[in-house]
Amino acid sequence: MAHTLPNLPYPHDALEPIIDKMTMEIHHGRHHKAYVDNLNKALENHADLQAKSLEDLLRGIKDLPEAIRTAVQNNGGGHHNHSLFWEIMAPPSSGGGGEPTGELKTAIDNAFSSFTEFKNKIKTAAVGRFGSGWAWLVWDGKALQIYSTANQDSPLMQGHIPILGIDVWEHAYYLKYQNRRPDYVDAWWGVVKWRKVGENLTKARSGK
Ligand code: MN3
Repeated sequence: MAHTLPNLPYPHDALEPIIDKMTMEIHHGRHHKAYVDNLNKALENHADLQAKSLEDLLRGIKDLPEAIRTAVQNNGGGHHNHSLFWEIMAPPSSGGGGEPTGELKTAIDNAFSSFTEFKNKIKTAAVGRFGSGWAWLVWDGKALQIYSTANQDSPLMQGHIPILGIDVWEHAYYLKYQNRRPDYVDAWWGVVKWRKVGENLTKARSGK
């Protein structure tokens, strides 16, 4: 079954002024769409792999045929990363911004001592990633971790489950923030949908 571009869960201008409408249109409609199209192209002659879930493809990246491994890493990773990214954002009117609550708040406080420290660590990872990539909060099977990955590499490729991720490719922020990646990271917290992030953690911990 072919992989498909998911609809954005909100209009393109919903995250204004933090993420502008044109960035969202290009990011979702062109960049994410290209990852999906190129993933399908890479799997064209591999019926066995077409039957696998995106998560299974990424978890098993090392076992894929060498001829398509890099294409699946880049485009399958890109597809999975962006699908998560849209889902963990929302306008303030739909739960974006604020602070984590409940199980997620407890887990963050336990792992990173406070929400402020957590945000500092994500920012350090995001700003410290040279070139293109992502900063992540992941569940490693036992605990929460923060790190960055290059390009479109997914934490699934090292057996971790992504809980929250921020895209720090220039295409994610350049129209509005130009070279000011730290400002983009600071502003981004205003659209993070903590309820969804919390659901991701609950699911990851339950091993489903
Ligand atoms: Mn992107």
